[in-house]
Amino acid sequence: MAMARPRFLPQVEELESLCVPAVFGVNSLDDTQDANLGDGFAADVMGNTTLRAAIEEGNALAGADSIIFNLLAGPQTVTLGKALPIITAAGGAISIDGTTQPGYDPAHIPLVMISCAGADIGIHIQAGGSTIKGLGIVGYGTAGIFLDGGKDNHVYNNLIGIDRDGKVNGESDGIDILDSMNNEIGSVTFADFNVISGAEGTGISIRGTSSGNAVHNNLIGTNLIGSAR
Ligand SMILES: [Ca+2]
Repeated sequence: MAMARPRFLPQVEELESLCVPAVFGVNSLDDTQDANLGDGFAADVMGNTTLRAAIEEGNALAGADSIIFNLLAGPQTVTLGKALPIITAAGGAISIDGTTQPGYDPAHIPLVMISCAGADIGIHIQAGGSTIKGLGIVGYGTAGIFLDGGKDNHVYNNLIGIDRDGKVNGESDGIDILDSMNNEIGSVTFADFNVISGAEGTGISIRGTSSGNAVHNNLIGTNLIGSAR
């Protein structure tokens, strides 16, 4: 008679607290929600990672999280049906890096566009320490990026209020900084510039108790390459 195989009893180690930065790879252009907040996965009911689900899950986890893009190579547009969730202080910093999209080119023209026709604000950050890089943010009402309190955010290599084909596409302020300190918009490295155009309000608005904000090397109110206004 064959001996019964001993049962394999896996040892499940207790997970460390949620301080390890999570990395979420957006692979869907849908605008669907995270199906199970706080489980460590950014996934909608179909199991796809949308930008909205990634921000929701990042908010649900304490500590810093990163969002990268793994869409079909080339230019892609996420069309919002409503505003994205605010990146909250409780959920910690979130880095959203459009330069990770396959095919991102060294000319620094973003491939991942966020069309905010259903949203007044493109990306709204309260967390501080967040980075918004290599994205196109268009079609918003009041602000492309709203730094709302917090500090030490970094905004690089974005197209704000202007499409990849150079058509202006945004209202009011490109970047609105309110009661927020020590943010960096562009950097001392020229290649980090943002293009901020199409704003009927202000390209970059710095308001309230904001202090120590650094604005370097951006193209404001110009075409994509800064050769014309
Ligand atoms: Ca989840």
